[in-house]
Amino acid sequence: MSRLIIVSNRVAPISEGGPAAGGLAVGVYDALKETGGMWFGWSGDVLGSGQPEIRLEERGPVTFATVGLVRRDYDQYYRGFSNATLWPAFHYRPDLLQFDRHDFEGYCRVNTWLAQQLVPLLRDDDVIWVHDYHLIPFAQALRTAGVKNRIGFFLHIPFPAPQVLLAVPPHRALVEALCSFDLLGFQTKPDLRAFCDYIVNEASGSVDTSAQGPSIVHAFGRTLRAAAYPIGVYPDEIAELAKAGEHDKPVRTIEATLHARKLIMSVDRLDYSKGLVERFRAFERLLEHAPAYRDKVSFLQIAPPTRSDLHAYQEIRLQLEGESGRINGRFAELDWTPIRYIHRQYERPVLAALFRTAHVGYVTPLRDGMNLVAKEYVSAQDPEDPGVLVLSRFAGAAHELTGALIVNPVDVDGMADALGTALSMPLAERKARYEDMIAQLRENNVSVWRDNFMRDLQQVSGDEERVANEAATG
Ligand code: GDG
Repeated sequence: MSRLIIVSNRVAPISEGGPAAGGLAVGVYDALKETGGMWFGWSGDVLGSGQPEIRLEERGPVTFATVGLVRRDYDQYYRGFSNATLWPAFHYRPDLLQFDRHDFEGYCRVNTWLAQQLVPLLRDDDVIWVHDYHLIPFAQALRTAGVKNRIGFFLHIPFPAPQVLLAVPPHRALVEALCSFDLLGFQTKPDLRAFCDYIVNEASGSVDTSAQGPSIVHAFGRTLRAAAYPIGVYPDEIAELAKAGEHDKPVRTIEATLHARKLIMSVDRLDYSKGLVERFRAFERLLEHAPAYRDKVSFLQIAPPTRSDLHAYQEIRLQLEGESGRINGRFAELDWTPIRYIHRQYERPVLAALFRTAHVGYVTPLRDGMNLVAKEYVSAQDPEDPGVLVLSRFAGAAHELTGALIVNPVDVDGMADALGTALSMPLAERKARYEDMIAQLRENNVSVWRDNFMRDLQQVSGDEERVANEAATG
């Protein structure tokens, strides 16, 4: 059987007991620990001087191959082009997009360098699965280095509509680089459609959707496949974690301080794509328009820090601190704080147990590839007394979790109404919605995501088409 090689920007810090905040790390680690293989990527270290060296570490069936980045590479590849250009553009925020040609050069240079580090570790029949927007040129770099293996790519974030992508100056180079993969995976059908739209209308390519399975894309002299593979979770594992922590200290503490009030809960990296400010304002609107909820409900927002050396992230933090202070100042009582805002990371089992305690899971990103928190919240519920998920229509998860109360995250009144509906929903309706969603999560868990992608990746290559592609690439 072929070995699976996972390549992602960041390799999960497993030495700390499992991946921390970040959906890619959670999804990929869950997928890899079952099959074994190698996980290659940046260690997270930024080196002041010296030449980064590759470090190999075996953990059970998984080999971790990590490498540090020098400061200039970190600035251009990670902080710059990946997170100040691609992230905002792909999340439909061209207003936040910054572009510097040197950063793009650095992004391509680091991709080439990382690919060169991987080449000596590869065997002929390895299947390579590259993840996310940091590594769009990775297959092109491997091909240039003579690698002929099957290479797939999964985009964890949205793929924007062409009119938005055009705002990224090297959009064409990026899409051409994507076409060096054999299989492209997107979170949802709308993302796939946006990509195909670009291929047909901006790149003079063609897309054939007539056969079963992935669409066949012809562009830039290559033929590749593309399809939607919505990432999942392991719902039963999360349910067990949540149940095991039911009587642990964090849950006891929150219950003791809630005094029988209901709990609304959110967990997100502190990112402007997650819609936190709008969410806080909708909670305020609920308290404003439905005074009966005052002193009867608390909202817990856990928002661990992320990319805090970028200006846009410092801004959103300040804005959120201002909003939570203002709303609490307006409504708090001596013994009731409406919003508990915590800018810190918690252990995964603690989060699962807290999800089970919360009456409402409040997940309202402005844009999100999938959003695993929504899936984790549902998974953690007590089937006999489940909470209600309030979910943004702009999270990829909304395409599957139709038992949620679906909201538009910029409609503050609509979200306040949904919170009121969730808080007063009768048990029978809560159960029916939960059962619908948990069945969906079980059916499309993270193994199914991985297996579907791997099945299609195994099938696309090794045929005449691949030979033609090799010839086209030279
Ligand atoms: C990207 C895409 C897509 C959060 N806080 C803590 C913590 N987390 C965990 C959550 C969840 C993960 O991090 C966050 O995943 P999301 O999917 O919600 O969001 P992104 O980080 O933006 O992930 C996203 C995902 O990739 C997968 O494809 O769904 O759309 O943007 O698992 O539980 N984990 C711990 N402590 C925390 O404080 N341990």
